[in-house]
Amino acid sequence: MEDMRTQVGIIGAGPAGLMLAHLLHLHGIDSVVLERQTRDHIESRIRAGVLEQGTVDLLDEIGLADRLHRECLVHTGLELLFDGAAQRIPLTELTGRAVTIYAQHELVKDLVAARLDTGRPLLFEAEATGIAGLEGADPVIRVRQEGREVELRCDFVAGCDGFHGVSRPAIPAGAVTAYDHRYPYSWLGVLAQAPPSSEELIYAHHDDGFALHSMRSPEITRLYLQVAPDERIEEWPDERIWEQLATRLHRRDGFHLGTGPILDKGITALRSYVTEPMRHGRLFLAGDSAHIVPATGAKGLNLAVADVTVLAAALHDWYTSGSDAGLDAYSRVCLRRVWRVQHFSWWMTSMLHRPPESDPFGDRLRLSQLRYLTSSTAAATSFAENYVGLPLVKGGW
Ligand code: RFL
Ligand code: PHB
Repeated sequence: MEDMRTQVGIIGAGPAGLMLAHLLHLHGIDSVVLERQTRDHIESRIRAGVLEQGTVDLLDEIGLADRLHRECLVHTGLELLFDGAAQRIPLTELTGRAVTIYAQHELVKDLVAARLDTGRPLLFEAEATGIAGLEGADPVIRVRQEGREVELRCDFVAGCDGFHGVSRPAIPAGAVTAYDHRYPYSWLGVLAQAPPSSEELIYAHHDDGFALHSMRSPEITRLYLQVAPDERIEEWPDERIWEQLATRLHRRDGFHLGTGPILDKGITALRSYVTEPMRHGRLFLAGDSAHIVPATGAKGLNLAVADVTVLAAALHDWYTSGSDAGLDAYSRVCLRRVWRVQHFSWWMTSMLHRPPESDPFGDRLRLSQLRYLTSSTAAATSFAENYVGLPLVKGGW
């Protein structure tokens, strides 16, 4: 591989990097996407499943939603299960909007195919090892591919390399502030070859801890259990997982949890994290490289898409009119949404999980919150508008 030059160097082919690459392509802006993993790896990594209405609307607008519409499941409500009974939140009745179930790795497949169709570069097993010259007008990304080191020169660097990438650490200490919050629990997630036992998602608050019943298709169920933060997956044989799921999803009016072979299982810590600002010189952070949210609110991927929508428009402005205004506003515009989503995700997480130590006062507060949410239209509407996703850019929040 030779040294390269492009307009925007994009590090990471997750939802943020791939979506940005496509939006820039539609504006006629060139980019090179660098991905350290193989194509097969990123197209089979099990992660998110819930797309906000705004994310689906954007995919429609840019013509990338054909397979999604054929294969997705549209959800107009969800259930909150507590005190042994489930209460439905009618999302669409309350907001006019819905959420869509479509696996993140399926979306990644669609975005990879769209990128390859454009003929513009998407390099796999190409790892960014460092970034230099961010304060000037000609930044350089060092890339390792096939054992060789080359340079990618560009006008701008988009750091879309997730939470463990090289972009955020490339910003000098002191130039950014990190806000970090850890939770005293993790999620054990399983993917099972079993038809979903309910048509809608079920978020369960139980004395043994939180559980979530989700799905990927009419044949595949996705389930999560709250576990201790340092829990080892070896301590969770399949029988124990099914037994705990049945206990936590049990309801007085009867509920049968269908089981089947477990295809994938893993433990993920819950964390809230924000970097401010999301820009340093010619480097723009987007998606998980700039912020992460606990998975409870189903927001991470959607937030990544919102960031790159703002970034693509700002870069388009810069290339067409030479105006810095959009780029200068990037961090501020994104962070408004990021903090709204951070609050919602933290709030939903705190309401539905049980801390490991005994907390009788907190238990009463959580139950009271759940009862209020499921009995007041005002409270349910506030929840629902956050869950389906607030408008992409504008908003006083
Ligand atoms: P990604 O997806 O982590 O992609 C970053 C990419 O960068 C690559 N990379 C590098 N490439 C080149 N050089 C380097 N030095 C590199 N370093 C890293 C990586 O290999 C990778 O391919 O970040 P992005 O694009 O910002 O997307 C964010 C989302 O992936 C994430 O927020 C969501 O998965 C979070 N999430 C959910 N989000 C939702 O919106 N709805 C959900 O229902 C939802 N459920 C979830 C989730 C995340 C979960 N886990 C596993 C963390 C459920 C779970 C269990
Ligand atoms: C998922 O299906 O992976 C999922 C659903 C809802 C969430 C988080 C993850 O809140």
